[in-house]
Amino acid sequence: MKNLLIAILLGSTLTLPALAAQPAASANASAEAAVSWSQGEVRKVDLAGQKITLRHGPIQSVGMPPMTMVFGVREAALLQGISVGDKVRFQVEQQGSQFIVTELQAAE
Ligand SMILES: [Cu+2]
Repeated sequence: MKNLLIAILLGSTLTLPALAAQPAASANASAEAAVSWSQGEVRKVDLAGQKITLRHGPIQSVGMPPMTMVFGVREAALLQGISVGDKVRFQVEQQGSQFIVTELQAAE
């Protein structure tokens, strides 16, 4: 009887974290770049066109491998203080065939 209780307790402590981790992981995968940051290096800043060229690492939220490409930027203010050569971290949202940077910060 005592052993059974211990087994149930052990079972619940082992399964609870696993259950708790799963919804969070699948939510990340399906959300539009909600919480996943990607790393990049600035190649070009186009303030007037509200665009930025980044050499970026993998972008999990949209399933993109590392490459250099142009992104639209959600708002021009995100480009303030960003210069060519800066290391940045950023979030991306896919809008149709476009990839839009929704958050952009200098990285260290
Ligand atoms: Cu890309």
